[in-house]
Amino acid sequence: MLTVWGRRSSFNLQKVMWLVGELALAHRHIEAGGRFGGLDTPEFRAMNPHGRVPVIDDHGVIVWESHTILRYLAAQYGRGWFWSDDAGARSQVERWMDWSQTTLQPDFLMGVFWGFYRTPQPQRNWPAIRDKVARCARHFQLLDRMLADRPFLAGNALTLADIPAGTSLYRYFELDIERPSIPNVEAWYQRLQDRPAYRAHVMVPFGELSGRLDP
Ligand SMILES: N[C@@H](CCC(=O)N[C@@H](CS)C(=O)NCC(=O)O)C(=O)O
Repeated sequence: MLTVWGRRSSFNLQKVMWLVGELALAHRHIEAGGRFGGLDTPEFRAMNPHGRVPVIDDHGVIVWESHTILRYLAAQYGRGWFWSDDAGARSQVERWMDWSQTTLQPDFLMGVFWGFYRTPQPQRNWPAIRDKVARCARHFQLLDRMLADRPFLAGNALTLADIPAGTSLYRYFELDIERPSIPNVEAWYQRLQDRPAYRAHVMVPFGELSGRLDP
């Protein structure tokens, strides 16, 4: 059976679990990392020498790095929906995955979520936080323009393009921060909330992470 390691509060685990839910894959989930620990054991390091979650074991195939896991599960179990054999079609989707990981996620997850929400108030670096909030506003405005003529990032259906960027929406809209007017992103967020897998795996309350800089 597919086994997935990672604490439910982990942003990168949530991407994977959302896809596991969409594909309705039978699986076993093991909490790991954060207060659950377990990332430094020889057994875990043998699976992921980087010592991070998420990690999956799919019938002996060990995969780590959330986007590599998304691609693996899509190729293995989601052909025709989450995976195309056409490299050009795949590139339309994958560019948004890579954009999310290299552009949106550093500014939002590291800059805003860690810099603001996970940093105790006296330690907050406000000029840096304001800069990251403004950068995120520009990123979400870009998504807003993309979503003006389509319901999902890569077209008419949910694809892997939506998963990394869409995972940030719950936290982005829950945090007490300044946001621009982004009606198309809000409509997209509403469409994602209509999906049981999104509600179950991404809309996970994160209060336990407030003011906590340890993992
Ligand atoms: N680039 C990696 C990042 C993995 C990562 O940093 N995971 C965090 C959780 S989101 C982690 O393992 N932190 C240590 C912990 O939770 O104890 C990925 O996308 O999978």
